[in-house]
Amino acid sequence: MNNRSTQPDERFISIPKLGNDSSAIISDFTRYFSCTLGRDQISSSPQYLFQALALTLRDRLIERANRTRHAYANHRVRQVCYLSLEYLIGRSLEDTLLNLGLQDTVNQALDELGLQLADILEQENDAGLGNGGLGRLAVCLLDSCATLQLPVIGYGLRYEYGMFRQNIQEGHQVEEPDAWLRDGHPWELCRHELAQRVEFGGRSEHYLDSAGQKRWRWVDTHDVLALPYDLPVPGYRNDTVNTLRLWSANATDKFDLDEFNAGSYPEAVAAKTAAEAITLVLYPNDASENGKELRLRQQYFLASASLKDTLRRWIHYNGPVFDHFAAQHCFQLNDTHPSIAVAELMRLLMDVHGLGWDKAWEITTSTMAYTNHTLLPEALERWPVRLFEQLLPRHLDIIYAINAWFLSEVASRWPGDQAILKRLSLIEEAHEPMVRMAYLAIVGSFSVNGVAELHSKLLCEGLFRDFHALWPKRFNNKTNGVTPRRWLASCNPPLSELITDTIGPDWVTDLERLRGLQAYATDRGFQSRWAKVRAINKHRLAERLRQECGVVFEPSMLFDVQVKRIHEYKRQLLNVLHIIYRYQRLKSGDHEGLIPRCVLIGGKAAPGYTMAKLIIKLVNNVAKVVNRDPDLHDWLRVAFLPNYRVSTMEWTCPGTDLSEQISTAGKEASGTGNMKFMMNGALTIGTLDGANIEIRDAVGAEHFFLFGMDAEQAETTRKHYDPQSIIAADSELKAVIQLLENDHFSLFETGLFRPIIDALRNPADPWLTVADFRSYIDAQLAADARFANQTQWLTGSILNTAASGGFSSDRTIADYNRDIWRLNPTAALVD
Ligand code: 26Q
Repeated sequence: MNNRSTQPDERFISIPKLGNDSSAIISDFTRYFSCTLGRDQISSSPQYLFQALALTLRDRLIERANRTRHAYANHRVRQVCYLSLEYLIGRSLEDTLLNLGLQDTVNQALDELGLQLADILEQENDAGLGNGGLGRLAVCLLDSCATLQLPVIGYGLRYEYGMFRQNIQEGHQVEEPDAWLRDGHPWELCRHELAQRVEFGGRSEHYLDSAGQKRWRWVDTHDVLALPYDLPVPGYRNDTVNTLRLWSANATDKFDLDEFNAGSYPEAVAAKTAAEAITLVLYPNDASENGKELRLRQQYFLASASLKDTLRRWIHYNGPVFDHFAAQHCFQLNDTHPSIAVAELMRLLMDVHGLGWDKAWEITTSTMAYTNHTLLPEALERWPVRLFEQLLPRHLDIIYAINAWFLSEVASRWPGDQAILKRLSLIEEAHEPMVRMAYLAIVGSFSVNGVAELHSKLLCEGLFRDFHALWPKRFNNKTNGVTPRRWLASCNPPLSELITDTIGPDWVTDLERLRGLQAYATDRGFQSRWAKVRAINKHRLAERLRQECGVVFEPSMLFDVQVKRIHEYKRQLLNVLHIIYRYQRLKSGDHEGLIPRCVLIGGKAAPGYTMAKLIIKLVNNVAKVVNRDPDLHDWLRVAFLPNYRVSTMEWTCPGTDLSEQISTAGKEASGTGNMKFMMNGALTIGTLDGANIEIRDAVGAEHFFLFGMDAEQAETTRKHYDPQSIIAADSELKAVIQLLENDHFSLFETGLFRPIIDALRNPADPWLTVADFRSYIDAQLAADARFANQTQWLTGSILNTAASGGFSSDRTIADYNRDIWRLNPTAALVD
């Protein structure tokens, strides 16, 4: 008998572990550099050093990832699939070193080779596969899942072009494509054998199966191949490495051949290009991009490939029996973007695996869970029914059937109420009928959560009021968090060291321990160490800014920072009004109550968002006028930081004194930048919006500069808002607006900022910028007064870090797991 097989046996996974000492690292690193990458002294470049080091570490990650997968499989664990169109990863090298506990070893190894780790770290491109908060949250949550040893797999798309690169030319934003894969991506591993076929188009038809049952099938489809690329997601020093699986679109062989055999080679190639366009580019969060067919293709591609992958794995271990499938799975939908998964799971269970409607619906509604990230009604996703007919005809059938069932539930709860049927229908009956994706997500899920207490409350009272009345227990809150590994331990080494020196090292995985710093908040010795750390970080930030925008920040001045996407609701404009207010007072020689400040603003505007782009131009113009005025040199400096991204936040938040979180109350779902700043010892100036409220509660009102209307007051104000009379009654505000109107910041661009002035003066301004001006100025002056007393400021800074434990994504994940996921922590197999 021939007992040779092409199947590897256990010996493959119990090979000796790779060495983690400096000589093993040196040997792998040099082999990757000279053999795998084929470089030498002459053809070297720092980029290849980075790649060789990444490959060296990737081996160690893959080894642990295999052991983690085996542990999950052996224990037949319940697992969560996190579905997200965005993962804003940033860089991975430094975090990997931290999580594997290899920082010192690798430093030593590189030292022996005469190399500097810092230089190599700078070689890594950001993986910018996300727009902002929602995409970055996904990555922080996965980090915490791995650290808590929870069986969670992330599913996403491997966009060839990530978030565009922002160039500033003459103060204007200019977008450039982000070819982040150009130098290769050493962290990923393509798993060709797990490719999935995803169908599009065609039509749905019914037939009778062998048992005489009426069934549906989807025919004449155009298929695209989904190739999975796995990225390792290491936990913090616990041998767990989870997986982030990103799908890349490829043409199927058949797709090419059909055209090819018809004798039309160019058409065959064009078809290939069309198929591969699906994962070509990340959509910027842009209202002008709403309704684009390619975006719906992306969403379905992700949902279908990920569900098929999950069903494949289930069938591999359990056979095609789905009785226990729901007990073993949960799909967490990161906003409505992947919510077509509700209809796709129904289709796969019924049409492909032969289940009846009731069983399929039971499984779907006990596995899907939906996280909402917005309160802006205009941001709720809707797709034209017409587009569904063309692209996903079978899914439209299923959505109609779900809607019929759902509306009968609504009718029995509110008999005779026609208005509510219309209001709650999954189909918006307008001139162009639309599918309401948020409603599909709510109806198809057992859990619906918001991302901060206020946000979740407002969802129940506003946007989703009727659904809340129907199914109150379905709604819950999960306040966002950020990973303390990246956002404190790795981005702020001097502060981390001081904290560990003071309270021990356990805070890294148990952030509530930072409370232990409270006892030192007024301790003179500790304060002076804290001050030294802050000075180091402010110097680092100043040096970076000098390089990146040519503006010199003076570390003894107050560093006032607002970095986030540019959006009217986030009110960068209010920030600018404050800068102009200061400018004007300082120019008139009035320094009373002011302290020297450096203001930093950074962020990208969606390419089609004209007003946001004009705000960027205004910031740049104001910066120019301020920075070249010698009268202001010692008092005010302003910089716009181009191409804000994950890796720039890593040196920005540790050097920030004052964190600007100034959105119109009721509009920012949570915010997560606010948490990063707080953790790193910044004080916040902010409104009662999103997680700011919880931040203020945690640190105490005294150490938070509150201003502005709350959400309820904003709602009432809108009914009788009269910005003209507010401006008329406030001489300083009037003077600020006049500088804008007189083109003081647009001398050779007359009238450029007219749209901004008009928006501010408009009684219909939804962001109520002028209404909060005076109270914002008062809060800024309170911040000045506090900063003038460095002892008091330091106390506040220490207390902010000390109170930030609740904003660890470990806490967020513990909450998800307790209330929604109910997973058992499972350690990786180590033998
Ligand atoms: C929609 C249609 C077409 C193309 C793109 C989009 C799109 C893409 C991204 C719509 C929205 C987004 C991202 C939203 C987002 O980042 N929301 C933020 O989520 C954070 C995490 O929960 C919160 O902290 C922020 O308050 C919220 O604004």
